[in-house]
This record gives sequence, C-alpha cells and structure tokens, in this order.
Amino acid sequence: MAFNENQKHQIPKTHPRYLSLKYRHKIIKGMKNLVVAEAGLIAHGRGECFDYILGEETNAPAKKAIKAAVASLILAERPVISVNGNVAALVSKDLVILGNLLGIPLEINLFYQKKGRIKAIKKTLQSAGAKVIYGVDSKKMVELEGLESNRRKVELIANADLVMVPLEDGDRTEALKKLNKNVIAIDLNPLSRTALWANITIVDNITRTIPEMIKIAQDLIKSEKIQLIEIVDNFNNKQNIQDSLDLIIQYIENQKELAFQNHKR
Ligand code: PTJ
Repeated sequence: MAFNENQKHQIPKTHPRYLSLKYRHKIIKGMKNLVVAEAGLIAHGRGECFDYILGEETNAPAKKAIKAAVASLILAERPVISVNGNVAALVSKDLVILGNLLGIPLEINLFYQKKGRIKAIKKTLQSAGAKVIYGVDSKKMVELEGLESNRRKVELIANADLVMVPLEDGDRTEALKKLNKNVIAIDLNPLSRTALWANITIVDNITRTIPEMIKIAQDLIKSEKIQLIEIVDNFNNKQNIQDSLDLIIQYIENQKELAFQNHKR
C-alpha cells in the first residue's frame, strides 16, 4: 500500500510500524496542502512519543473516559466538536460520522492562522461528508473572553455548554472552563494543561478514540437519561488521569524487563 506516489514501494503493509507511518504521512500530506500547520508535525511527534509509552492501545482508563465523554455529549444541550488541522488530517471521516450520529456540529478552530488554511480544512471535511461546517465565516465569529491566541475567534463555541477539544495547545481549555463550559479533551499527554483542566480527559490517540466513540455512541444513544447521568457522575477525571500515568509507569517497568528479550540478536 502506498501513501503517496513517491513512496509507492517504500512502506509495505507488512512493515511493523505500518499504522504509525500511515498517520505520519497523512500529517505530512496535510501540511503540504495547508490543512496542518508546520508545528502540527511537531505536535504529532510528541503524541507519537506518548502513544509509544502507553503501549499504542486504547487502555482501560481511556475506555472509561470515552464512555463518560459520549454520555456527556448526548446529555449536553449545545455541544460542539472543535476541529484543528491535525484532527482534520487524521480523522475527518470518523469525526463526520460521530457528529452526524449524535447531531453535534463541527467547528473549525485554529491556533495558527495562515491564509488558505480554513478553506483547506473545510474542503477536507466536506470531502469526508460534512454538510455544515462552522468557524469558516469571519463575519459570524465572536471573541472568547480571557484568551489572546487565534483560538479566541469562535462561532457556535461561544454559546456551547460542552466543547470537545481534540489535540490542543494549552490555554483554551482553561478559558472555556472559566466561561462555565464543560470540556472534553483528547490528548495523549496526560500532563498537558489541556488534559489537567478538562472535565473529561481521554488519554489516547485520536485515530483510535473517534472510532471507539462511534461504537460506544451507537450503544449509548439507546440509553435512558438517568443511565447517562450515572455514567458521567461516576467518572472521576483526576483518578482516571492518575490511572493513565500508572499505566505508563507500568509499561516502562515491563519494557525494562522485556525489551531485550523481544529483540534478542
Ligand atoms: O491546526 P492548529 O493551527 O489549530 O494547530 C494544531 C496544533 C496541534 C499544532 C496546536 O494545537 C499545538 O501546537 O498543539 P500542542 O501544544 O503541540 O498540543 C497538542 C497535544 O496533542 C500534545 O499534548 C500531543 O501530545 C497531543 N497529540 C498529538 N498527536 C495526538 C495527540 N493526542 C491524541 N492523538 C494524537 N494523534
């Protein structure tokens, strides 16, 4: 399987790091067509590093957070899913499916402003099947209080009661929380400011998280409101982040023993 014409014969599906390379190439392609910011490559690399020490799988704490996140998205009155360049490059199709399934609008919100980026991301989302996309018309945008970065410019997010912010830099979650909004973060770094400030933090790779959210959503949309409330009320974000950190520690401990056994020369 080729990722692009130039690399046709270089990365076979049997490559042990095929999936990781596939997503790297999506990010590179995204950067070339303006979807991904240059810094998005660095952000992706940081994510890869955390994913590595999490065992590159959706672990039990992540699954718990995903369930709580889906329940709260169904319960919310005005939820919005925020989309940046990396998110659009990696999971557009699944994000559109999730948004349609739960009736949640997608809003483009970027940290790095550059001519042509919003248009490129809009096109990517439209190719993935999105019919309505917010955050594209500057005349409809307002500014969020307490935030100086480009992320302050929002449309539906201004009035949202719950915002899902996948893969985000530091200060917006804090600003959203100060405006009494609930926040769901998807972030492989359990110690990022976004992860620590969010109400629900999913410490997992977004490429696995969104498909898992779709699966859980198909099940939870049939639930009674009271059951959904119970799921959200029983979720403890601080404990869950600490459980993720424990898994990282445990993974590294295990690898200390196993790594050389698995790579005997
Ligand atoms: O498209 P823009 O202009 O809005 O910019 C997007 C980026 C991602 C460049 C911007 O928000 C940024 O600089 O973010 P940071 O500060 O690098 O934070 C991104 C976080 O996402 C880091 O904590 C990474 O570990 C994490 N991350 C990276 N890739 C993934 C991820 N988390 C989940 N899944 C991933 N695939």
